[in-house]
Amino acid sequence: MIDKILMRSKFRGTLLGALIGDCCGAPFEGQIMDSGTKLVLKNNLDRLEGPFFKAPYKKYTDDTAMTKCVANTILDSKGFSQTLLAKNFVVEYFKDPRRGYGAAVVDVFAKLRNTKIADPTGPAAAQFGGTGSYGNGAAMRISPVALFCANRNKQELVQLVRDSSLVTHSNVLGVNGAILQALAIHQCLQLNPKDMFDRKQYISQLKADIAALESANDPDLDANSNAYMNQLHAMEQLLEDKVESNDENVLNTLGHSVEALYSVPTAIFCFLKCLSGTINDSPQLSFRSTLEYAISLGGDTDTIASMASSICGAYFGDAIISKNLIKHCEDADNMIILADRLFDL
Ligand code: AR6
Ligand code: MG
Repeated sequence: MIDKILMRSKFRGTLLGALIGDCCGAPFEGQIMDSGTKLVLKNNLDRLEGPFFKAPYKKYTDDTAMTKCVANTILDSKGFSQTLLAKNFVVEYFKDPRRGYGAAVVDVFAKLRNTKIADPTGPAAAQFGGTGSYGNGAAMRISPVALFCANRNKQELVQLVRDSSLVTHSNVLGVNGAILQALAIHQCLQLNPKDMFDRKQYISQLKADIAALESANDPDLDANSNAYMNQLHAMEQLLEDKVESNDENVLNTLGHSVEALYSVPTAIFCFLKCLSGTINDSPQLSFRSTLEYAISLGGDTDTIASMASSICGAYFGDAIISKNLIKHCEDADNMIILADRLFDL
């Protein structure tokens, strides 16, 4: 059983993890992560966690901007609707467009605005010749849905994730990536970090949930019919050292791109890899190492670090996150308020 104090801390940890991963990962997006850059990253994080200094905020990107939109839509007095979510995305984007949005998703915002949101999922469904986006943009913003569904059953969670994803991402890989990320957080919320973490059980549960999602696919008609199951299997092989988990193997199998299929399992892997032996190690180190390791893999660093750190925050709660690091991230106070409001809901 998770008591109320711990659960509130887990809600804060989830949203702060998402924010911190985004803010700290953004400067490294697309960089070659050689040993020199990794050292810069380490020194950078050490400095942010060290004695507080007045400094410009680390700015957040579209990951956090859209996470806030999802949270505010759930918290709206009229409750969640796709039309309200679309409106919140549009208002946020046109107010502050320079947040590093995906190259194609901005067309969805323009069409939603031009049509006065006549059909909140229509523009997303028309993306990429009608195949829809398989980017990780639905997964990167999903943490408030996982929090809202903390005490709800999985069918409700899957439905709400799907509804919220379809406003921008209609490709099944984009949607299922968001579902997997939400399930990874949802499961962590139910676990007590004082107990021994059962990694095998955690992965088995994710696999069972994904099997239920992918079972309807026909492998003869769909090359991606078992796409996420295959990635979870590859992730497990790396964690069990059946395949050496050096960066090259991790990137070749799990990936670090803007595609949901090649970034959501990577984020879960980062959390699980850095958790090993947690009962003996310090939890503080687990959060920091998850953050640093996720960024060190390069590619879509802000989004992968945001997703990985959010899962880690959901498991441990916010007490293990460096207070000084939190203070350096833009709008952290507001993220805590949103987490508390979702908790009170
Ligand atoms: N066919 C071909 N390419 C595709 C397809 C498809 N069906 N779907 C996606 N892509 P987008 P996001 C490629 O624009 O998912 C930001 O940094 C295509 O190149 O929907 O919201 C965020 O922080 C497209 O531009 O954006 C995220 O980290 C790209 O995938 C990341 O970008 C992204 O899809 C993705 O954000
Ligand atoms: Mg990103």
